[in-house]
Amino acid sequence: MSEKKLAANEGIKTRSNYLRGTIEEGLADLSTGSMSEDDQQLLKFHGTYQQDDRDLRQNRRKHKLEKAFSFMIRIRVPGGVATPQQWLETDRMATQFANGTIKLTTRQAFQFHGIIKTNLKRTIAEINQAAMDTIAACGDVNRNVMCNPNPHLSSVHAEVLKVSQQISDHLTPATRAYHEIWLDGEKVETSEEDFEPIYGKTYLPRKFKITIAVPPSNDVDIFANCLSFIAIVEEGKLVGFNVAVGGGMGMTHGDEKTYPRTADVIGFCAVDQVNDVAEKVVLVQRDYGDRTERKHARLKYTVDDRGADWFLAELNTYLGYELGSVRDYAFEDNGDRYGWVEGGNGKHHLTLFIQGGRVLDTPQYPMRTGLREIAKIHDGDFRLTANQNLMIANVSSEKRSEIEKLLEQYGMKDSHEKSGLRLNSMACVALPTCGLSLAEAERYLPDLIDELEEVLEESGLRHDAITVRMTGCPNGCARPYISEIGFVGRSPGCYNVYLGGGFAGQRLSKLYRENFPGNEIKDLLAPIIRRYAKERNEGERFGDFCIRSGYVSATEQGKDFHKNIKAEARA
Ligand code: SRM
Ligand code: SF4
Repeated sequence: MSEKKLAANEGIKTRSNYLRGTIEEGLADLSTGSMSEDDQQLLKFHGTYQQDDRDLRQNRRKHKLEKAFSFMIRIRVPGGVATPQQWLETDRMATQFANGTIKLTTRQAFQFHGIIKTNLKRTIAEINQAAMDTIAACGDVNRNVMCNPNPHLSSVHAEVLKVSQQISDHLTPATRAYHEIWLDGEKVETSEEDFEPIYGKTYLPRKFKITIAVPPSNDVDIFANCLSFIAIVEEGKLVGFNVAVGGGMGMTHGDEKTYPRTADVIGFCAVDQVNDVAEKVVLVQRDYGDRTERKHARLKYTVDDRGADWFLAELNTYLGYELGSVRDYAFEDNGDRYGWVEGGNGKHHLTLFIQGGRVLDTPQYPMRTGLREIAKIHDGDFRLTANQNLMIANVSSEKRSEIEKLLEQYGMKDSHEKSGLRLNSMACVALPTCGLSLAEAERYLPDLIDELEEVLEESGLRHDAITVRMTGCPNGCARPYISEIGFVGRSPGCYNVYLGGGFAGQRLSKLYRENFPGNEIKDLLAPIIRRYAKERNEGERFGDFCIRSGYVSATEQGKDFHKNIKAEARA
C-alpha cells in the first residue's frame, strides 16, 4: 500500500528551521503589505495572521490595488488573567497600532486587528515588554491554556489557575526563533541546531487546546477542547483532576467526514501529575495524529478513529503509570455569572457583559475609555472569560466605590441588565477581518437578538438563560455546536440553524434548518420559543425541550452529528 503524502504544511514546518522561514526577509520587504505563503503559515506560530479588510476588497480590486493587507495579533493570556498595567498597555497599543478596538476572544486572549506589516515587529516587541507574549497563540502547538476565571467560585481557584499557567509554560515552544525575529535576540550560530524537546521539528499535526474547569461551572467549555482537566475538590481541597480528551468544533459544510465532537472523560490524575499528563497527551497526538490531511488532523479524530479506550491505554504506556478512575463531577452551565460578588478574602469581583467580546468606544457607550479609567485606579486584576466577557477581579473594599462611580459615569453600571439570551450569547469575529467567513457574525448577532427578544418578552422569557452562539463559518470559533441555539454562516446572509445543544455545553446540537435567511430566523424560532414558554417542564432547558418536542434528535457523539441531516433539515 502506498504511503499517503504528508500535508503541505508538514513540509513548511520541516524546512522552516524551527519556525524561522524567511519571516525576517519578508518583514524587510517594503514593496508589499503581505508576506510569502509559507511565511504566513509560520507566522501563526508566532501569534499573528495575515488578513485583509474584506469590506474593501471589491473597491480595491476595481482600482487595481493590492488587497488592504494587515495583521491580526493574538496575545496569550494563560487563564485569562491580566494586570491593570497590562490592560493599559493593551489599550494603548490598540490605538497606536491596531484599529482602536480590543477583541476578547473565546479562549481568554486579547486580539488586535488591522496592524500593518511595518508595525508588526514593534507591536509584538511592545507586547513582550508588557510581560505578555504571542508565541503559540496560534499554529500547530498548544494554544492559550484556559482556566475558570472566577476566584469567588471556589477556594481552590488560585491553585487551579497556577496549574493552568504551569501547563502553559511547560508546553510553550522552545525555539529561539521568536526572540530572534521579534525581540532582536541573539542569533543562533548556523552550526548550532535549535531544539524542541516536546514537539520536535514538525511540531503537532494541528492546533491543540487545553482547558481547566472547576465544577459546577463549565464556563470554559471543556467538552470542546482537545484536553481538559476537571478539578475534583473533596472536603474543600483540590485532590486532582479528571482528564478529558478529544473535543473539538471545526467542520466543513458538506463534508461529513468532518464533525464537531465532545470530549470523553477517560481518567483521573493527581495535581502533581498534570504537567506530565498534558505532555504525554501531546506526545500521543504528535505521534499518532494524521499528518496527511489537515481536516482530519485534530486530536478528536485520533480519539474517534482509534477509540477512547485505545487512547487511554496508549497514554498510560507513554506515562509509565495508569490514570485513576474517573471521579464524580457535575456541571450546571457554561455561562458567566454577572454583576458583583464578594470573594472570601474581602475582595470583590465584577463580571461585565461585553457584546461579542469587542471592547470599543461608541458615542452611546464609551466602554473602552471607562475600562481605561478603571484600570488606572484598579488594585486587583482583570480576568478574560471564555465567554468573551470581562471580570474586574480582586477589587479592594476601598476601591469598589471609586470603580462604581466610573461604571456609572461611563454607562457601564447596568452592563448586565440584558435578556437571558443576550447574556448567554457569543459571536466570532467573522467579517470583515476573518478570511474564512461566509457570513456576518459579531456584527449581526446583536441585531438578531434584538428581534428574538421581542418574542421572548411577549412569552415572559426575558430573564431565562438560553445559550445562543453565532459563527460566520463552520469552523466553530464561538463553539456554536454546543449551545442551545447555534447559527453557523453558510452563505452571505444565510445560516445553518442548530438546536438542542446542552445548557452546560455537554451535548452537541443538531441541524434544524440549512442555509436559512437570517432575516427569517425570528419567524422560524418564534413558535418554538412560544411553545417552550407554555409547555416546558419544571426547570427544563430550551435545548432539552427542543429534543423532547421532536424539533431535533439528540446527538450523542461526533460521528452522529450529520445523521439524517437531510431529513431533519426538511422536517
Ligand atoms: Fe478560531 C481559525 C478566530 C476560537 C476553531 N479562528 C480562526 C481564524 C484565525 C481564521 C483563519 O484561520 O484565517 C480566525 C481569526 C478571525 C479574526 O479576524 O480574528 C479565528 N477563533 C477565533 C477567535 C478570535 C473567535 C472569537 O471571536 O473569539 C477565537 C480565538 C481564540 C484564542 O484566543 O485562541 C477562536 N477557533 C476558536 C474555537 C473555540 C475554542 O477554541 O474554544 C474553535 C473551536 C474549537 C476547536 O478548535 O475545535 C476554533 N478557528 C477554528 C478553526 C477550525 C479548526 C478545526 O479543527 O477544523 C479554524 C480554521 C483552521 O484552523 O483551519 C479557526
Ligand atoms: Fe472566522 Fe469561521 Fe472562526 Fe468565525 S468561525 S472567526 S468566520 S474562522
